[in-house]
Amino acid sequence: MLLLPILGDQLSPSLASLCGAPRSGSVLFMAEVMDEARYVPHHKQKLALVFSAMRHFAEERRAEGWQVDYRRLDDPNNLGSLDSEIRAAAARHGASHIRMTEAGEHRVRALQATIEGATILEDDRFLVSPAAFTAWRGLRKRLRLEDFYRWQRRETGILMEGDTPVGGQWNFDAENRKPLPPGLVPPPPPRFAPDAITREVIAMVEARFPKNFGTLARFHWPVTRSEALAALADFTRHRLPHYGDYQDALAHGEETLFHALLSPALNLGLLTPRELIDVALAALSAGSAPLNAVEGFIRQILGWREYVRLIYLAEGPEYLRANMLGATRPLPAIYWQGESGMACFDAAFTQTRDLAYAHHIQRLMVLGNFALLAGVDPHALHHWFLIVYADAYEWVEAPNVIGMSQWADGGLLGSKPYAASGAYIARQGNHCRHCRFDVKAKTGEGACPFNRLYWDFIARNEPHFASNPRMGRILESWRRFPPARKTEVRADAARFLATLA
Ligand code: FAD
Ligand code: DLZ
Repeated sequence: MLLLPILGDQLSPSLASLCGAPRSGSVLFMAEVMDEARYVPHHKQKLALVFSAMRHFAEERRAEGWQVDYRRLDDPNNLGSLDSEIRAAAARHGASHIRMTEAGEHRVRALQATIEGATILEDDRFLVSPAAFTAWRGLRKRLRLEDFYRWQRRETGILMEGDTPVGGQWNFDAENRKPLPPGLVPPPPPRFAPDAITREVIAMVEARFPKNFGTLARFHWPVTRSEALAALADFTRHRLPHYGDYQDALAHGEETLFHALLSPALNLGLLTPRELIDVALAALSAGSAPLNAVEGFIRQILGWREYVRLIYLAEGPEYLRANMLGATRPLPAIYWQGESGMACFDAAFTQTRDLAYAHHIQRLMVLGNFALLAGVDPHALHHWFLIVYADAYEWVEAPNVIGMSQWADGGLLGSKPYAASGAYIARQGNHCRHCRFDVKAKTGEGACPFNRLYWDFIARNEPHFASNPRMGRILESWRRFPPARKTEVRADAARFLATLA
């Protein structure tokens, strides 16, 4: 008897450990366990999504003829942890062998390593293997997404004509920074009505995790592969054509813009990254989406998603403790309660609470940027980001927060901190017109808090940025401030920071 344990984010019929396994003579084993539900107090929608998708996956495999042993969270005999459940299942079924696919997170990999005699296979649902990355990284002095991405474009031939990028350019970033024009209304993403399985899970989550962050009333995530494929088709048809143009936009009253909302399904394994790339390429060939949109989208999948995972795996668990700028402020209460008065922040907060989703620019340039400027402890922010999003798994969340957003790794992942004043937020959209703070004012109570904090952040971290060529111009500007203005700016930032609970 072969035991095949499947983790909650390994919901892919093509999973390495399932491939080639005999249907008769194998038991597929899945367990909902408190240790995974509680290692951080996940958003209620994340819990409902993972458990519902797990239950649907088990039902589908049963229908295909697999023998499935599924342990529910509310089973009175539930042992509470993955490793103890796997050991008990092996004994119950008299398994002669256990075969698993490697977990995404260091924490769960360590658990897998304790299971005696189990075979652990590499997770091949990604496009680049850790071994290929290590060889490529070699003795390179610097790691940069752009180098990694070009390497992968060449390796895979995606968007290539021979050795030249399609369209003559590797990226179309310069075209992809438009604010949403008045009158253009982004088509809403599809909403998947909860079926009986999902409704049962939602009731369980409400009953057992009543104090967790977030609301469940607007739970509309795809929970099966067929729903995920429908979500992908809807994105390709209705939003991909404008994805590039408005990739960096912020718009008041628009929660999702032209984004894909596919990360929860993708990270669970309901879709594969190659499928996303292939539909985008097909849209380009069919002339239904322009090159700047297709390239912009593919860069996120083939570039960023792969790159952050490989850095997470290569750098090990210590990466999570990186704190290059020595930031120590506890996470401000506005991250749990909203009501900051900043229109951009409160919009991102509200949809995080109600959808377990915020788009990239909200995560990076609003929620992340505010914490960076305020000097929030990057580990505390990492903990928050791991809790609040439906797509949050440490392998993708941590490098985005610690590296990209907080520059806590000192520039390993990104060449310069994503720090910006209110001018950036005003340029990318119309939140500032709905805000009680004045984005044009630099200091004083009514001034935009991003402005009040920006120069203080630069001044505070001057020694860290001194040798960074990409920060040279900003440091020069700060150095040219008259001394009295410097004192005023820093005192004003201190006054604002003192108001943060
Ligand atoms: P789209 O904008 O439509 O992008 C398409 C796809 O590209 C996404 O589904 C995602 O799979 C991939 N992608 C885009 N950007 C990134 C990126 N920087 N890293 C990895 N994949 C990317 N993504 C997660 O999946 N889980 C997280 O926990 C997570 N935390 C983040 C925290 C911070 C501070 C930041 C700045 C980014 C984070 N991201 C995370 C990356 C990105 O914001 C989300 O993948 C994206 O917002 C998901 O929404 P979407 O599917 O609509 O994305
Ligand atoms: C995220 C999650 C949750 C909430 N619950 C479970 C669970 O009960 N059982 C399970 O197998 N997986 C769960 N997961 C996903 C795991 O945490 C996931 O496999 C790791 O994050 C990847 O290393």
